[in-house]
Amino acid sequence: MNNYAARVFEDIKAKTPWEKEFLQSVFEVFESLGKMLERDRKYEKNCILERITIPERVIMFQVPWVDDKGNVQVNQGYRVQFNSAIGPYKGGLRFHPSVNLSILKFLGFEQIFKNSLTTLPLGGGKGGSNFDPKDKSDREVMAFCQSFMRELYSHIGPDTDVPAGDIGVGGREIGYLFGMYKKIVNAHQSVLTGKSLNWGGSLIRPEATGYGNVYFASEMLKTRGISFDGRKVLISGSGNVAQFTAQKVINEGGKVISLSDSSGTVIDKDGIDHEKLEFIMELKNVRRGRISKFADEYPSVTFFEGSKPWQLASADVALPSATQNELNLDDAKELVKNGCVCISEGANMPSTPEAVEFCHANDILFGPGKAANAGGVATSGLEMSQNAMRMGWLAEEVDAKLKGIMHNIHAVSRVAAEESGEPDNYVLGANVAGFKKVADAIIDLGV
Ligand code: NDP
Ligand code: 2IT
Repeated sequence: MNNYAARVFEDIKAKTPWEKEFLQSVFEVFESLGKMLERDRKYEKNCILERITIPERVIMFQVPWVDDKGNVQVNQGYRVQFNSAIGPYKGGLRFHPSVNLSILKFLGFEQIFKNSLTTLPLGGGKGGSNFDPKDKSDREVMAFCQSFMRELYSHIGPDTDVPAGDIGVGGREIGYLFGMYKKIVNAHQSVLTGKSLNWGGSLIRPEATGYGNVYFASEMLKTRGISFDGRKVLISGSGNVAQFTAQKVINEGGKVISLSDSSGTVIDKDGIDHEKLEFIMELKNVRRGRISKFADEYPSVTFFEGSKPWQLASADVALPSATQNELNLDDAKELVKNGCVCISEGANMPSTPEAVEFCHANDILFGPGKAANAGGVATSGLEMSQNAMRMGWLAEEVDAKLKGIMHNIHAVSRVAAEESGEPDNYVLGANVAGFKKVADAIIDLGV
């Protein structure tokens, strides 16, 4: 790491040593910027690393609500408005018991560079709550979302900050949040993305993150003359990203071997086809059940309680699509031993730094989340464009734009990596390409 980056990193670490996930994401970006910071001293002169690692604003608030038994509950709400140099703050809301400031700062920090890579005018932000939507009734989720938005509404707006979904926040939650915002401001504005189709959503937004990751991974595989056709694929998670990743892999002729949730992993030795995926989507999105129910239904499927997919079966490609740090060094070693040639991140920072290092050292294609899963936020940007025009594009049009954006992210990341002398290092390429646009904008806009 270059001296300037090391000095800023040590300072952040001294001030917030407990923010482990945030420090992990900053360290990775800073490591990539060495040559760039040496070449061009303007970033140091303008204190860009200091300014890009301190959120422009963090909003923390109380979210009180009443459960079905009539008891008062209270959760912590957050919105980290990280950087608005190239556009309004943009990024998801996560509702999960593990949510804290470190996790939201890492997600918001990643989002700055991811959004920059999309080429759309989107700043970086993230928010959420330690609220757990699991096992809550629809009415309880509505009560929570309404209380959350009663506090958040005054800090967001279509040109200020446009939240969306993430873990625990899907179409249902976006509906309740949007409904309350609309009541308060008396305007039907493009203040959230991931909306349903009949009240302002975009076709292909639900599919976009998963499809985008498969498009990105296909571009990486193409550099080695291979495709998904006939390849075995391990996927973790069984939520929004994992479901549509699986759908696209099947469409591309691949064989989906696994899915998972926080209770364990299902391995299907025959492969998950469209009919089985439909069962899983109904199980997860309508019945909101556990993934083990899939094994109860199909004889070719085995459920492994408490396990992640990586060491349970061999595969050519791994697409982690659940949560941060879910694929460690041992997992990476086992994957590679079993023939895996490509890991592409549907989730944000699912691979530990040691796992990433191992991939690079062993010539494994590695697609970092901020590039590989950028299709979701890119399509959110397209949803905002359609709302601004008061028009909607056809699914084929949105999908073609998404594909073009993923193709371009792959190309610019590769070029930046090549210029740094490591053509296959997409981590380096994505960090350099994503950083440059935002850093230059911060300088242009003055202090
Ligand atoms: P969902 O809530 O729809 O699904 C999350 C899935 O991951 C569920 O299967 C969940 O299991 C599992 N999971 C969550 N936390 C954990 C955990 N701590 N340990 C084990 N399993 C866990 O979320 P998404 O599919 O939207 O998000 C998945 C990942 O993709 C996240 O990292 C998110 O940040 C990232 N992402 C999402 C985008 C989007 O557009 N939605 C865009 C870009 C990235 P369970 O139900 O049991 O908790
Ligand atoms: O991590 C992400 O990019 C998301 N959760 C999607 C953000 C968005 O604004 O669509």
